[in-house]
Amino acid sequence: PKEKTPFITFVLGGPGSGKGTQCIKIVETFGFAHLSAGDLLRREIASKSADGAMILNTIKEGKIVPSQVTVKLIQKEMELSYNHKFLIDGFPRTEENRVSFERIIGVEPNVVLFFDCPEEEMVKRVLNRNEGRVDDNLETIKKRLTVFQALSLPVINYYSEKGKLYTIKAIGTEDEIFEQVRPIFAAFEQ
Ligand code: UP5
Ligand code: MG
Repeated sequence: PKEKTPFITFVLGGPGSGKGTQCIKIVETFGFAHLSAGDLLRREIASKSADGAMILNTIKEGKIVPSQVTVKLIQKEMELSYNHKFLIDGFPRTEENRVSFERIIGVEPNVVLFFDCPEEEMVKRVLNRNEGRVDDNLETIKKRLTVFQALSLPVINYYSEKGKLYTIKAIGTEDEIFEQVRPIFAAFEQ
């Protein structure tokens, strides 16, 4: 179903920075397809696929699932979609993820959003979430924050240098944060 060239947005930020929440608003307002890498991985666990047990253990440890596994899941969703505008939420989380996506999918993102949120606020939000996620406990959150600092910030810096990064101050109400996001996509609609 591919006619138009894809328009790809990577949505990055630490655990609980509000990526998923803002993606819902972007979908409503600008008509993107929302692909959450974490949701795709959790779906693999629930479907008891061959990689499920490995993915579950990796997520419990707050570590990063091998790139090939995640990129294949994203690729499948992109191919199945009739949309050409994609929000890829929570990916790439490492330089290796990034390179793997570029190699396998063969495209670079048009826009990279970074939801910049203080750690104490992220911890508070994740602990308040109560959706039964195996990684929403203080011990795993600390590991997720450490991995974010060590492995994901370099990806953010890479896109900053490429001039593709839009940093959002991810504090305040959901609506206040979306008012920083809206003009970024509105500019591309022109
Ligand atoms: N909330 C949202 N906005 C708020 C606001 N402005 N004020 C107050 N509260 C706000 O929000 C988190 C919570 O905060 C919610 O309860 C929300 O209502 C509230 P959410 O929008 O869910 O934040 P988000 O950034 O999406 O947080 P999430 O926990 O999903 O981020 P992670 O990046 O940690 O999780 P993800 O699902 O992307 O990944 C989970 C794990 O999967 C990773 O740790 C890793 O082990 C694995 N993974 C990979 O290995 N590879 C990948 O490519 C992706 C994931
Ligand atoms: Mg999320």
